[in-house]
Amino acid sequence: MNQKYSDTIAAISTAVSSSGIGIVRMTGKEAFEIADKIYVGKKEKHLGDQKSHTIHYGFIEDSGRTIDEVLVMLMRAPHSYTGEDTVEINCHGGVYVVKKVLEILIKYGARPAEPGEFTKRAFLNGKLDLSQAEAVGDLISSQNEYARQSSVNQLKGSVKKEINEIRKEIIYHTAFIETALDDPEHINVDGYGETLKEVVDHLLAKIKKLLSTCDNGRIIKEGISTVIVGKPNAGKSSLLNALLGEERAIVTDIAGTTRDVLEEHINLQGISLNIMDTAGIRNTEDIIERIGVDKARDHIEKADLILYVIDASCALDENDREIFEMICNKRSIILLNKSDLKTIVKRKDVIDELELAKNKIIIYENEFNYAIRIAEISAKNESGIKELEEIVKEMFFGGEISFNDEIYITNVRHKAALKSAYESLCKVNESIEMNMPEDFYSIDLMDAYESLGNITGETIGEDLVNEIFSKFCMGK
Ligand SMILES: Nc1nc2c(ncn2[C@@H]2O[C@H](COP(=O)(O)OP(=O)(O)OP(=O)(O)O)[C@@H](O)[C@H]2O)c(=O)[nH]1
Ligand SMILES: [Mg+2]
Repeated sequence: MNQKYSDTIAAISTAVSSSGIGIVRMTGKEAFEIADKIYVGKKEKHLGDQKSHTIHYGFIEDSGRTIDEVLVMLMRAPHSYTGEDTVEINCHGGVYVVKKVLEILIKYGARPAEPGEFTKRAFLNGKLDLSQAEAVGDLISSQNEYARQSSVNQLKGSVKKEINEIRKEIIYHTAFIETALDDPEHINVDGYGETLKEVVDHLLAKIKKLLSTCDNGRIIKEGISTVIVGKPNAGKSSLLNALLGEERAIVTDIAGTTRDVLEEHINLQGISLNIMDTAGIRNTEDIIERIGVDKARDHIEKADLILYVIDASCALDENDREIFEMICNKRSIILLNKSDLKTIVKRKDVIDELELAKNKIIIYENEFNYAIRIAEISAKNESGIKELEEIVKEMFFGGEISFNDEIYITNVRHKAALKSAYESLCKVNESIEMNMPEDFYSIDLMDAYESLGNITGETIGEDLVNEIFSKFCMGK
């Protein structure tokens, strides 16, 4: 038995809205006892006497009044989600009914659960590590196929396993150094620095690989922040509508139709795009339009992806040149729109403009990692849209995300912990290179060990644990 808590908690675990079934869940030492006070089976049946993982038909009654016809599922500690005795009552899914059943459980001794308290108990009872517990929250809030898949992998322990392996190596070498320092007569650490450096290099490479997935990890979880930009009348709003498959934005042939930023969420072949339609960029005296143009510029700065729409039936001008300068160091797709008309802007013109723009702005090292892609579309006829979707997928995930052998770090907390561990291990290498005494190595090794322990939850404070679980939904 692994029951650390004295109280028994209960909550509605399904959405509180009218539905076929609603589940009220209760976990803790007195779960069976409380359930027996309100459950009436067909025969004289005590839930407390029943086997684990069994389901029982009956009624919930209070003071001789029948409240609902139910199925009650029993799971005994430690073989339950929380690791404690757990009862799940499947009621009819009316809002009033499930609330009433919860109310009765509380009347007979349960305490209302806090958000995420079931998962918090699972974590504190050792059923899940913190990365797995966080994956439960991510899985519930996942909005696309990739987010779902990466959360499931994390829930199954992909992150936990990798982090534990790294920590195991660190602790092995720290322990060796400490033992050697305690017993210098028998254990010789001469030349140990070289061996340790090899190990640290290997661990640094592993952490670097994990860190390199963070960008895509964030995108998987939150969606690609995408901004549609271009001159007035280029067809930006028409493109948004084509991608959404509905007439969301106003489209007219009046230049300057879109004033404010319009944000929509689309699911594109399993990837989420948070897509913004912006005001056409041009020099304008109109105050409202001017504010819209400034907002568009701000969004370009922050975006993961720019869709730059060009009306290919009109010649490029100064306004386009300005946009080329804004986007030439960003992950962008340049769309030659209105391909159904006679077009005069060709791919070659775009490439020349890009070269010009790149030469004009100050180039920082590594800034031009992103290849800019060009595609012909007709937003009006919706041609070229499928190809555009393929390009987006290719640009971000090389066409396909392989989940079999790659772990994606989708959690900013994990990213910070990995960064801090990386820095500590770099310090170990510095100490080795400077021939510092061995106890210097173990201080930084232990720092790295602790940082990584934040991910699995082994070295994390109670306040942070509470904060993490408070973000969960009720009943989970
Ligand atoms: N022939 C043709 N017309 C298009 C195409 N895309 C958009 N248009 C037309 O171009 C005009 C402007 O389209 P919008 O989508 O409103 O352009 P916009 O870039 O959002 O314009 P602003 O909001 O003013 O910046 C409308 O009359 C559209 O019907 C296209 O692919 N082919
Ligand atoms: Mg518009």
